[in-house]
Amino acid sequence: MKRIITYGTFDLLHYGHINLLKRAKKQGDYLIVALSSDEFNEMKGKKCYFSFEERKKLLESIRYVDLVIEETNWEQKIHDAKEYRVEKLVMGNDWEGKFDYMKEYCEVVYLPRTPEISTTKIKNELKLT
Ligand code: C2G
Repeated sequence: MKRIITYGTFDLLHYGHINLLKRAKKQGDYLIVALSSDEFNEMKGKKCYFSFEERKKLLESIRYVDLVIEETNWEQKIHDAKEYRVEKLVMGNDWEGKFDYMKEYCEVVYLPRTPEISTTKIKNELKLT
């Protein structure tokens, strides 16, 4: 069982997120999503529309997602890789290079982001309506 992990906030779930999750799952057999907690999002300077529980429910309904765990800090990735026997960390390439330290514990893959869509863009465009 090839276990993949990815991390994120996944607020206002959109097709860019789905594209990432679909491609991440294709890299193995079991996809774990470490979902940023509301408190960690504050640390990331992100104000979420949906709460952690609401974002978790949405992710758990996606066919590519096998398990959702909580992301509460920047430092947990090494622990997660060991605890969940992760073979590969997959992130969008806006994070290119940022998690290369994980190469000691698992493969690290950065996938091209889906262009033209982001939670911020959605929020800004809705403000204009
Ligand atoms: N993403 C993407 N294409 C988009 C938007 C997002 O591929 N148009 C990817 C991002 O690159 C990321 C994932 O979807 O891999 C989740 O994006 P966010 O919810 O914005 O997560 P982020 O704030 O990048 O959190 O410890 C890592 C952080 O928790 C990552």
